[in-house]
Amino acid sequence: SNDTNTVKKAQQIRSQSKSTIFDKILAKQAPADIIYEDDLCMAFNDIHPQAPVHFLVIPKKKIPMLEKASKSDSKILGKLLLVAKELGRSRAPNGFRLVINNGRHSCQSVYYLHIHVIGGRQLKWPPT
Ligand code: D5M
Repeated sequence: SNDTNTVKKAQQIRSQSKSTIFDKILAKQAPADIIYEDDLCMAFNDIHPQAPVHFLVIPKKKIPMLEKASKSDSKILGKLLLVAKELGRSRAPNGFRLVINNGRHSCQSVYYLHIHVIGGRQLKWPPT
């Protein structure tokens, strides 16, 4: 119905405008151990590392979660992967894993798109 659409739209706008800790890190209004930054993205160490190497790569353009990305985000999505692999390769030369949590069942906790890069030890598979 029209009402349902209006409510959905409002929720969408609210969730997209909700400031997360990563918005604050990007704005340099919250501290972070920043390891890389360019015009399109930033990478910083995770505060709850799951391995000796554990950092996050985020776009400067806000996307709350992967499922909200669209065709117009293709360039930035590609860029995130390239930055993740360059930093991953130099920090975890024996291999590393990329993880993107999307939504409740994945345990996404920060609704600002980020790629986890994890390595520096033997990882297990499956990740459960
Ligand atoms: O993972 C969100 C990740 O973000 C989680 O591994 C902790 C990390 N995190 C949360 N706050 C910070 C700050 N302030 N600095 C660095 N890292 C942080 P998710 O994929 O959403 O479950």
